Amino acid sequence: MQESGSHCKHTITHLALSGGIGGAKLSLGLEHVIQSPKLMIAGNTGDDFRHMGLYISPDLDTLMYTLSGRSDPERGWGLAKETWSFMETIKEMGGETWFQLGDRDLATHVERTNRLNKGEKLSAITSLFCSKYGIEAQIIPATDDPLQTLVETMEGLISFQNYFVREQCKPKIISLQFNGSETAKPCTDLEQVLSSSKLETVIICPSNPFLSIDPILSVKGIKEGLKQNRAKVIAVTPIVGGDAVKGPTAKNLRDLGYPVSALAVAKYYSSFIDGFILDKEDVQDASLIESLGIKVCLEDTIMIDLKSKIRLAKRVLDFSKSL
Ligand code: FO1
Repeated sequence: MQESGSHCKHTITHLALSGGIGGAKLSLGLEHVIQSPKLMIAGNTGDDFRHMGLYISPDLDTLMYTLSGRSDPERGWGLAKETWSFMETIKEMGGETWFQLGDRDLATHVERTNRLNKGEKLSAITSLFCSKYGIEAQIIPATDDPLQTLVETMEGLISFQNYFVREQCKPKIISLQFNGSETAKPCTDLEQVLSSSKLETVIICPSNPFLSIDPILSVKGIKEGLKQNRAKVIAVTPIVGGDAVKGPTAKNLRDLGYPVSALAVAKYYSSFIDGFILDKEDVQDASLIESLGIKVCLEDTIMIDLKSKIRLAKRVLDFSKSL
């Protein structure tokens, strides 16, 4: 069996925990400012599912496509210059089309599924794809074990992509379950990094705390590792001006009974973070967050282009050094 990664785990000084689009944007900035091979990005796999016989790993793919400059800039997921012949043909045949698989993207899922079926680990496959795409940071799944986010709604328990794509996040969330988290272990490289004395900073990307970060933290040993390691843990706000930058974070906060504010997110993370990057628009929350014992750094956190991604990434690193 192929072992994961050609990277030396002992050289990792920075670890990012990331979901899809927002997390990938900051990860791209981090890749520009952190010398390779010092950056590891652990992606959420709670969104993964089997569809049409294929193993789909949306957040790992969003990270991989973004960091290799291949992602579609409008959608944020999938590949740029995509064509949709496969999906059009499936439609003509009366097949399922609610989850869009582009022709080029399809190659990733087919190749990954074949390799998984042969017994290769998801982490090893991801490392291989990243090296083929010339990505220097180490992107890994938080776990190689099965992990599935399930959403409890008024209509019953539904799988993540059914909630997110098919139902367009409309059902009110009552609670979330991370199936498999009782037995899932962090992937080997992540486990080593979490216990490494070389680790300086952990960055919680501006991803959805409930749908993207919690599934990662639900894997036994990850949250404990963050608390025990001497590395500084810094979260970047996914809420700006009292609303989500992208996706359903604001709605999810409301559904679960939290106020829609950066303060609510900082409070939610308060047991394991040292610092919080707050958007300048939410300056009114700064002193309340500091009163929780969390240091605050004010910054413009909207990442519209590569320059702003790099600027935010630099700021995260400077802030971490100052703690
Ligand atoms: N998101 C959509 O809103 N609609 C889709 O049809 C869709 C297809 C898709 C295919 C491959 C892939 O890697 C991602 C895809 N996504 C799609 C994005 C994905 O559902 C979400 O962005 C994440 O799971 C949440 O981070």
